[in-house]
Amino acid sequence: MAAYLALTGGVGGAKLALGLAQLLGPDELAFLVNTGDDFEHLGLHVSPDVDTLTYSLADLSNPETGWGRRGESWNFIETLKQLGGESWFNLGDRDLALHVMRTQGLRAGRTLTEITREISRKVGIAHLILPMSDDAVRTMVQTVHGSLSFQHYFVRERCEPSVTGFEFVGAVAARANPALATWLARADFAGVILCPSNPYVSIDPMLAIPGIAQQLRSLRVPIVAISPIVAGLAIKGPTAKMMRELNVPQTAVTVASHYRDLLDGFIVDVTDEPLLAQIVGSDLATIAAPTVMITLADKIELARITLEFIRRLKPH
Ligand code: FO1
Repeated sequence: MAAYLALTGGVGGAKLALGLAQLLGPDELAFLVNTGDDFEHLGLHVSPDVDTLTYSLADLSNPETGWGRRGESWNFIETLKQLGGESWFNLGDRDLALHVMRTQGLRAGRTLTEITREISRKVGIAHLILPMSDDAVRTMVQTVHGSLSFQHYFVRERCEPSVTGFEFVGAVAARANPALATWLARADFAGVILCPSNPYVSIDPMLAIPGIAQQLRSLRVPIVAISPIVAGLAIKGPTAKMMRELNVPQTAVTVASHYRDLLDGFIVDVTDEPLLAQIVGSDLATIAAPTVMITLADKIELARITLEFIRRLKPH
């Protein structure tokens, strides 16, 4: 057997995660998930990237948004709005139940990892979902209007303020999820996949935790990433807009150089094949593949290509 770890953040990452989970069993694949987007809201602990992955793997996700649940009702948030409560962040009725469970668990002294395991099992997921840390790490988006917590930037301000940088508050002191070391220490551990998530706000918060960065860098197996930028655009979310505001080219080349020395392999979309020549780094293997995932078959196909690619790479 060969085992892999996939790092994932929001909706784009969860698509490939689902494809990988169709090809690899729970003994062969675990997920490390960004929790920099987490926040306390209405007295509840919200963990959007963990939930996006959970709902995707359980086939419960809302296909229109990519986050939240399919067939959701909104009585709670509509009533809250009517009463003049804080209603900018849409928590559906069914989603609310999960949030109450999680928050109760945390208040009772259990870890986010334990609660995530319990909830994921209840919805039929056998794969291990590891929040990046059980300690609080909070992504702050620095903008021309000041520093905003991630969900305030992303949902309340609709990603409108121009971005100048990012801060991952608590990352330096945070411990990596303890189960990560166990997974990586497996004798059959064979590779790491950085899903096509936003590099700045989905993957970087994980790499900002020293324990995670060190463990990944000391691995003797290949690490590959899939570009979330296709033909200068982000499939979903603000990655391309952030690049423009940070004054870097909105291309897959920028993503490759962002991850620089971490990677052994990089996958761009077929439309970006001409860019491959610009991706420098003698040790970096590159391929072009169809990375736009709309159907389940697209997700499985990109997962298959990614695994085939990683299996023939030499570790760094
Ligand atoms: N995204 C939105 O654009 N608007 C929302 O009202 C919203 C609510 C929400 C509730 C629960 C949840 O798990 C995710 C939710 N998201 C919403 C998505 C979330 O902001 C993003 O998926 C991530 O944080 C970015 O990766």
